[in-house]
Amino acid sequence: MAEQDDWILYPHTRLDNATMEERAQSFHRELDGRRTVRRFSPDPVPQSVIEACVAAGSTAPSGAHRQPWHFVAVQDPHTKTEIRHAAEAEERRNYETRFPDAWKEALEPFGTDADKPYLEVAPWLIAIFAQNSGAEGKNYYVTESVGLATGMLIAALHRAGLVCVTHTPSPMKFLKDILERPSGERAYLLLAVGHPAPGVKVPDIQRKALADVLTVK
Ligand code: IYR
Repeated sequence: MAEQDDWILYPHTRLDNATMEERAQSFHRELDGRRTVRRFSPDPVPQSVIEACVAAGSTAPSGAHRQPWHFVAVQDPHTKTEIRHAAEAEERRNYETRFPDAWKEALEPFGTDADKPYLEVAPWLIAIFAQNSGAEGKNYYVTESVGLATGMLIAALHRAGLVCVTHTPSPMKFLKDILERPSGERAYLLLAVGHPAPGVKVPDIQRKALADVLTVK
């Protein structure tokens, strides 16, 4: 590891242990309040909020800092309708013939089916594209990088007081066609974003205990 002449100082403020603890706990509490929501209010959300959340997602680390992602934020009702119809056509095939029974059973607690009204009702859809190659040639760790950016975007949306549902209508090629994305990109994930429908309910899921997800050696 060689620091180079033109590098800049990292502006770091070291926190004492108590402050670290408090900030770590409070961030966990905040993220723990996030839930996937599938029923939205049609109330508008300012474009500037969506832009700030995408900018937050785009701060994610990425392979060789290629930032191999592109976000398309869709509010145009006709485009949302087009996306809904194409997604529902794929999902109908998924639920009717492509998903094995075990998969459908696993989904039962979440009440999902091929109907996706949220793709029209939510004020914003954010389609996330992964760039396998770009201006500088082949990108690296593309799936990992785009996953990190997506996770940070979801955290930013939650922080902004919004809700979202991660939707992966498979196959997702229609998104690239509808949104006219260039070759070298593939649709990675679709987020519906907005305010929840009044009184919306979510399944009573529990998160895994820390001991089940963390080993300390
Ligand atoms: N994409 C489908 C099915 C689906 C699959 C999983 I795994 C989920 O966690 C949720 C849904 C749909 O959106 O209905």
